Amino acid sequence: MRFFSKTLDKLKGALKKTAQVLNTDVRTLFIPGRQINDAFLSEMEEKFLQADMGVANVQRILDAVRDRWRLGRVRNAEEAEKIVKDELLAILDNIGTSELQFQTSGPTVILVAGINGAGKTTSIAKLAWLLKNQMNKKVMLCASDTFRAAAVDQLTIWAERIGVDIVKHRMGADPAAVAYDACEAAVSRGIDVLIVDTAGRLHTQDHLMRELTKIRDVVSRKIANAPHEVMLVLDATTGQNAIRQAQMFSQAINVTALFIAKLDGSAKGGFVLSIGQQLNLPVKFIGLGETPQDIESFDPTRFIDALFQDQSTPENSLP
Ligand SMILES: Nc1nc2c(ncn2[C@@H]2O[C@H](COP(=O)(O)OP(=O)(O)OP(=O)(O)O)[C@@H](O)[C@H]2O)c(=O)[nH]1
Ligand SMILES: [Mg+2]
Repeated sequence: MRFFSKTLDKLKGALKKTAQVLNTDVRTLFIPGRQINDAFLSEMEEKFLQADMGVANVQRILDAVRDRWRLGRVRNAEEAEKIVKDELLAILDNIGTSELQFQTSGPTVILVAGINGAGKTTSIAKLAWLLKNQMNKKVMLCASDTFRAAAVDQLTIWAERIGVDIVKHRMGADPAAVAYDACEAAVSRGIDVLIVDTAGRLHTQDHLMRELTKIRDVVSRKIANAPHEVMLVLDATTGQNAIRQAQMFSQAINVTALFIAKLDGSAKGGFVLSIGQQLNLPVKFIGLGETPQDIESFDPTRFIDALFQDQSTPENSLP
């Protein structure tokens, strides 16, 4: 019972945090008692577009509300909010599970990639923290960013702070060789999850994209069916440029999941909903700050609730 209430408190806290950092003003739309009319619909369209929900999504949601309103089935903002949430959930349901898939035997390998400064290394620290402390997994990090000065040190500091293993070579070493060693170490030490950090690169830099493919190939030769997850880290403030990035990374390494970093301080919470749908890739985690604890497993229902949650609502009234 005590465990249960603690878990519930934690969920409430995380949801509150998501609600606080999603500064979108969509929540001001659904004021109780407000009637649906043309002005309401066009305000809804404008706010959803501003929140980066994507043109096609906004159109679909708008049509769903407008059609029912014209038929006289809905009249007020609260009824509209329910339709909007159902539509958003239906969109996300199509994309696939937002949970990590763990191997039943041997290490699960997560290869992490993205453009420079997207938030890869910080997101890896968050993942390591979550896997170790909340999922009870034995985690190892692999420092395959041997390119940027201090990248190995940055990952080493996180590994020490979180208390997980790390495999590293010196700066300038072949990143695929580091991955090779990390795979061997992960198997021999009975690691549950190996997370491979890679150097930031522009999706237009062919030779660097080929280097990623090489890391991927080495990992797949060392561990059956690895990498089991190829996670692209996207900066939430990137907007629609993220589409092109994701397509190019997918060509090189067959991306399977998204980690949306830097959602705090972004007024673009809808990005999380539109990006997955446009890329047909599940968002698995969101980053909400700079510490390892600032991570949330992406839960579509909770996220959509948070998106529409009035920030002034007291925490104990959250679901
Ligand atoms: N506010 C906020 N800052 C973040 C988040 N994730 C990462 N950052 C910050 O973004 C900056 C870049 O983060 P890194 O994790 O080093 O990014 P990276 O993709 O590994 O960068 P390179 O390896 O140089 O390509 C750092 O200052 C991080 O603290 C987040 O969710 N929220
Ligand atoms: Mg990095």
